Amino acid sequence: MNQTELHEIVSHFAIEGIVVDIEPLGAGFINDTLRVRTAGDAPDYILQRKNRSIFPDVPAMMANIVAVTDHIRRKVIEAGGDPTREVLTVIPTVDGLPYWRTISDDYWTVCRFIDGSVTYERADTPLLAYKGGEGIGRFQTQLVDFDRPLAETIKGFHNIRWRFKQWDDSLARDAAGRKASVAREIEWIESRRASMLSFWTLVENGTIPMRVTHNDTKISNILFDAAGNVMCVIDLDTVMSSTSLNDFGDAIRSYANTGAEDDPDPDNVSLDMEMFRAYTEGYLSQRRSTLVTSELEHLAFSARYITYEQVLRFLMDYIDGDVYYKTAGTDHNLVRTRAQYRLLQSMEERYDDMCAVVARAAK
Ligand code: GN1
Ligand code: MG
Repeated sequence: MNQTELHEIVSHFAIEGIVVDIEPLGAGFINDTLRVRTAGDAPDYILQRKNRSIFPDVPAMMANIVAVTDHIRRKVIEAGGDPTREVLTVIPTVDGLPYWRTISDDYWTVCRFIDGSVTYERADTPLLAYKGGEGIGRFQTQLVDFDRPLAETIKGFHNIRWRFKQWDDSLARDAAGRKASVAREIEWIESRRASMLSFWTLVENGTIPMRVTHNDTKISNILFDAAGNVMCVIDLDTVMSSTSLNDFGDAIRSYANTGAEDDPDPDNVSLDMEMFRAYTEGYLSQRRSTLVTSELEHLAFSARYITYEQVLRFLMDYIDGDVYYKTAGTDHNLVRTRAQYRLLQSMEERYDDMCAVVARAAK
């Protein structure tokens, strides 16, 4: 897309100021994200092309985001906070819709850019991990009384029973002819299938409650201020009904990884117990009194669950021929698979300690 085309798209939105430049931003795996710079005092904006093959119903997704951000905005105002900085502001089109649909059926959205924010790929200090946990705990707390139905933007997103259905179909198709080369990695998934399903049964039978959650809480989806406090939770595409545990587990996957998500050297990867402890303490400082016993009892396991799911999703995408995640190179999904698997193994080794940390922080 050239600048003229991008300017044309932005012109449909009710923004303030004069656009001077539109440039790529960040490293999301799914959507195309750009920053719209404006002249003078007007705010900058985030322009996104939503990925249609992943989000089949963008209007429903945007309705979720508008409902949830309106709800949080009321909470921020009640608490005397700054609603332009502590919650995403969706900018409608001049016709009042939260997206612009082009003739080629692309969906574009705009929200306000929040100045002075910092993002991270992993926590570099325990204090940052504590603050991150506190921020997600607060986000979940702001939504405890949200009682409108939300659309399921991606079917079965953190539902491992549904993921196994996709997995079995993917193996049967072997679309890219790669299955035979990853027999060892497939076994990593299969050997844990029963234990993951038995955890998920607790969600299906209501032992672990469904709540309104973010579902993509990796650290890069959080804006921090210069003092390291969570300013705002971004990337709300997957806000929907799920378990609180999924947000906890998904955050641990990034905050407490000593290596990178796609570390080419798995020996760099392990669970950093100090970051785990700090995140857990921050999170429970907000949620200690509102989580039920079954949630507290499975908090540590949720990190294994989501990391396992991520191994499965990366490996499945490799087997499918790299159709879901953006990749850099033909084996990127396999590198991600192996690095996340090492993190999972490290969590399994340290699991008793993780449970002890949760038990102490829950008191
Ligand atoms: C994707 O969009 P992004 O980069 O924040 C993915 C997450 C994965 C993550 C892996 C909608 O997140 O579920 O955990 O990559 N989002 C979607 O880093 O699939
Ligand atoms: Mg995302």
